[in-house]
Amino acid sequence: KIKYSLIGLVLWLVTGTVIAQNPLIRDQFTADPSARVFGDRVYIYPSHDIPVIPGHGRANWFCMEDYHVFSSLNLTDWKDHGTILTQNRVPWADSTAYSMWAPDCVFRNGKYYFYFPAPPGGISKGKGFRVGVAVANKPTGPFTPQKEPIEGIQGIDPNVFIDDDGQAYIYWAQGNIYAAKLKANMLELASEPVIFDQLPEKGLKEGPYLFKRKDNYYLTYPHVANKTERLEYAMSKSPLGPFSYTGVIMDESASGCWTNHQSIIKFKNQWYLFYHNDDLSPQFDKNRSIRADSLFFNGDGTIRKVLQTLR
Ligand code: FUB
Repeated sequence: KIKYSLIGLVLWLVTGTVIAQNPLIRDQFTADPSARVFGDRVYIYPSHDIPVIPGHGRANWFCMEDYHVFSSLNLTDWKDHGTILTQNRVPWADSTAYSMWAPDCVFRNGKYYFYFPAPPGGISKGKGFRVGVAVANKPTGPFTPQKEPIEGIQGIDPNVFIDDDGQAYIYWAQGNIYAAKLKANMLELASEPVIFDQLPEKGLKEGPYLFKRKDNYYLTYPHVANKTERLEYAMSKSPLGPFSYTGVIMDESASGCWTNHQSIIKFKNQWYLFYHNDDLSPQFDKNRSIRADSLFFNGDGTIRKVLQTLR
C-alpha cells in the first residue's frame, strides 16, 4: 500500500494525474460513497457497515449506526475525520434500528448540509424510513441534526443537487425514484414530489445521484434488472425530468455483491465514478468497501461504461 501511495504521490506531483487504489478504505467497511469536492479536497460521505451484532437491527442484514467522513487531496491518501453523526444523536430516529443508510452532503451559504435516511422511532416506529438533515460549519462537522425529519419525504438514499441558478433539488428512493425542489433553507420541500416513472418499469431502483454536465442533467441510479444491482442512467434537459433511460454505467458485480451505489464528480479535470463492492468481505455482501474509477463521456454526452478495476 505504501509503494502504491508513493507512486500515486509522484504521479500527482509530476503530471497532475491522480490514481486510486481500490478499495479506497481498508480499515473499516464503507458503502454508498457520496463524493463531493469542497475546496481542494475530495470528501466522501459513505455509509458505515459494521459486522452484524446479534440484537442490533435485523439479523444477517445491513448494520449501520453512524457515519464517518473521509477526505483526500489526491484520491490516493485518505484521511478519516472520524464519526460525524450517530443514530442515538438523532432526536427522531429509532436508536435500536442500526439502519443509517446512504447519505449525502452539500455546501450552501457557508454551511454543510448532511442528508441521511433512518427509520423513525416513537409513535412512527416500524413505518419505513424518513430523511433527516444535520448542519455543520465545516465539511468534517460537528453536524447538528434537526429535531424532525424532512416533511413530505418517505424513503431512503437522499441526494441533493444545486443547479447553476441556485435552486436546490432533493432526490430519494422508495422502490422508484422521487424528487422535489428544496427551499432556500435546505431543510424543507418547496414543491410536491414528482416520481420518475419514465425509467425502466421493472425492478427496484434506488440510490439516485444527479449531476449536470454542459446542458445535460444525468440521473444515475442502481437498478435490479436481473439479480443484483447495476448502475444505470437517464438524461434530461431539466433537473425534474422527464428523463429518458440512456444506458448502463457499470454492469452487475462479478463478485455477486447485491448492492451498488454511485456518485460522480469532476476533480482536477477528470471525471470519477465512486461506487462499492464487497472486496473486504466476499462471504457477506452487507459489509462493503468503497471504490473509484475514472469515467469518460462520448462526444454526444453519453457515458462510456466503466469497468471495475481489479484490486
Ligand atoms: O447501504 C444500505 C442500502 O444499500 C443503501 O441505502 C442502498 O442504496 C444500498 O446500497
